[in-house]
Amino acid sequence: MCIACSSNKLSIYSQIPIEITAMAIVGLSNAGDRLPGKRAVGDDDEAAAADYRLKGVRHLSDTGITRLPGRYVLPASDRPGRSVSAGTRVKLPVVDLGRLRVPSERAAVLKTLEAACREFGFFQVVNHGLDVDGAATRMLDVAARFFELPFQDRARYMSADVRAPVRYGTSFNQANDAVLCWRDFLKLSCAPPLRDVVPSWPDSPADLREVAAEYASANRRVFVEVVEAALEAMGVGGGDGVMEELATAGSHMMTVNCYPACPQPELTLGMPPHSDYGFLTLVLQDDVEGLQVMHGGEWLTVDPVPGSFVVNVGDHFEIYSNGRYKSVLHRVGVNSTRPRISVASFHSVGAERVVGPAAELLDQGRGGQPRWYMDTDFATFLAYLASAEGKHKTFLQSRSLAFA
Ligand SMILES: O=C(O)CCC(=O)C(=O)O
Repeated sequence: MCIACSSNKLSIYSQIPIEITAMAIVGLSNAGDRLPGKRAVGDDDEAAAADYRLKGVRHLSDTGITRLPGRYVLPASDRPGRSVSAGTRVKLPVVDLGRLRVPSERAAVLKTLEAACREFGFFQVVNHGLDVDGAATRMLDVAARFFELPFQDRARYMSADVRAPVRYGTSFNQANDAVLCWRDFLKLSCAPPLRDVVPSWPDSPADLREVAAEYASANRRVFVEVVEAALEAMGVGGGDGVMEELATAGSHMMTVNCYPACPQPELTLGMPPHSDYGFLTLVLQDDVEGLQVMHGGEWLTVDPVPGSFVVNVGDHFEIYSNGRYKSVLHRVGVNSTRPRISVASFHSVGAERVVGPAAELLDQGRGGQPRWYMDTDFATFLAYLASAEGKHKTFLQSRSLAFA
């Protein structure tokens, strides 16, 4: 993608972070084993199974099923086992942007941010300036209403074209998933300039475009403030133009996720373990828990803090930071009683930019470190996707010189 990302030339990369994250899956392998002795909707009927695959889990959930169709049942070793709420909970480090803006407090907040990116790869951002009762709540509300539309209305936005500026679908990587995930999604490209892509977004619910555009702009402002601070905390001045690109022309994709109540949540996942490909992902979620983060060899359930963003480091940032910041595996569990909505905003540089460790970190004159990652670009990533096989092998590892 051109760095300027001109309005009439949409970036492949900016459209497909989820396809990208799909390739960083671990643990999603063979077709689901069937529940012994149990018959589920669609199990004996390939046509019906194909129908569900096409129509997604919202449709399936609305049929009132009481057992999970076999296509959604993970192999025993990949199942979440206990419910999300029974899992060990974690309060992620909190980064207070209000304090970050106070000169006398900035250094302390940067320290918290740096430690969070290094040790957790995840943190929560509060006092971000985005009107929580306004833009954020309206975004979650319109997202919920979109998934309540009749299936035919949602289906208008189905597309196999990953370049489409709007795309409705189900599972994780719908076309290829051997075991389907308990998730439907709406992906909206927010590639700048936003005004050029908004007209292609759904026109129903009637306020979706206005609400989502307002939210996307505000989200981008928060991202710019956070990524600038994260670079500063790492001691990198962005002299290579990365910060400028991230602020003005980087890729920006918004994925609205819908995880309906699931009859047997212990057997499936809303999203499998994956890492994100870009610099930072900002997740807005409702008050239903579901996001789980891998830390210390354990899946920890994130306690949703109302009005906050959950932010995580992506593969690009891990590479750019030469491994100082961590792009961490995460997954989404579902539950049997409450549907969940989340809105994930993926931010990175443009697809044509080569990303490698920041030169400033490798500078021997500053006591720099050895280089831990090869440079990478989007073409390399696509090649990896085509050849990737096996569990527990992420794209990031394939770029690591420690594994070479
Ligand atoms: O739903 C969530 O909380 C997380 C979503 C996520 O991991 C993703 O969209 O990649």
